[in-house]
Amino acid sequence: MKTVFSGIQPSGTLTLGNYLGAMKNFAVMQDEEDCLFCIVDQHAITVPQKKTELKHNIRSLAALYIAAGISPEKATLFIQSEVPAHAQLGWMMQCISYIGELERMTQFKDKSDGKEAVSSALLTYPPLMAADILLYGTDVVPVGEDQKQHLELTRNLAHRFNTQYNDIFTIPEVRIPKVGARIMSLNDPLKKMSKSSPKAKSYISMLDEPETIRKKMRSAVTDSESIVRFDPENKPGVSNLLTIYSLCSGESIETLEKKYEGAGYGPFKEDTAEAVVEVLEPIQKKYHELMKSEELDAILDKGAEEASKRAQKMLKKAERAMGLGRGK
Ligand code: AQP
Repeated sequence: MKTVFSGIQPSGTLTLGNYLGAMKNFAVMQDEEDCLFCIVDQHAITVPQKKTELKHNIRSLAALYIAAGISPEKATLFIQSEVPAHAQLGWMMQCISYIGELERMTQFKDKSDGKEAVSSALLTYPPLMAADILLYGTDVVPVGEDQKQHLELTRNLAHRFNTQYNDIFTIPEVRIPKVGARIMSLNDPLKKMSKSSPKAKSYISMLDEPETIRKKMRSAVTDSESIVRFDPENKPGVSNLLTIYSLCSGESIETLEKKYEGAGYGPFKEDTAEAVVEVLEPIQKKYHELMKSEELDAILDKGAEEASKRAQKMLKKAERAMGLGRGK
């Protein structure tokens, strides 16, 4: 059985991109692997967050994980800030990271681009992410395409630590889905769909009402050709919708291309919206029930306790390896 770790930031309501690129695959993995799923709230504060919104988003994300099929009986679900070993090992990882390699991270460049004041934590986000993963002897990290570079850095840091101090960390493997690894923005299909985008029309939130989903789909950017064909380079908007439709309906892209031959974009967009609604509606129903119940706190308490026990062991090993404290 492999150990699987994945985290999602409570930096807004999850998008269809987060769901199709990451969360959807978690429920499948928990049946066969030892899975830890984390609400990485300390990553979320690398950009400004409003206190009450963040609190709500943390709870909401926990409910979404469960509504999307994560079972607390099979997997460990917890909040990063409730397991202090993450920040502790994160600091140690920062100490072996080079500023140059952190500055090369595309996410850092994107999120700091054009900003006057950028927190130092935006730069040191990847060493904390490395700590999240390495604390649990993780073998596999299932993520979307955008996290590939951070994962490569995690592997480098683990190797560096093992070579310089002691061979304690497992070098994790990244697992990126073949389809859906990069769901694009609806109004700018050259950019990835992001939950913290200021333009609500650019993403479908996992909690959008059916009518909102239909409206957003109708206004999704396509092209003037009116041909439903998968060609990400020349037809990024249509190809993105085809990926979404295929993943939500289970029908292959080829089948969908045939289905809409000569039909134009109107019916294609309408049916894509319906496929999305069909996937999200049952999740939303379960989500609203969970948000009202007390079950969530009990699940998160248990998760934090389990994760802390495991993380503490690795933290001690790392501290000993580096010579920190009195080595108790
Ligand atoms: N557009 C996407 N398509 C496929 N997968 C995606 N992921 C994110 N966007 C897409 C995957 O979702 C998981 C959780 O992501 P995250 O919350 O840790 O942060 P992120 O990657 O930075 O996602 P967002 O939505 O863009 O958040 P913000 O806007 O706050 O930065 C990861 O596995 C990610 O790959």
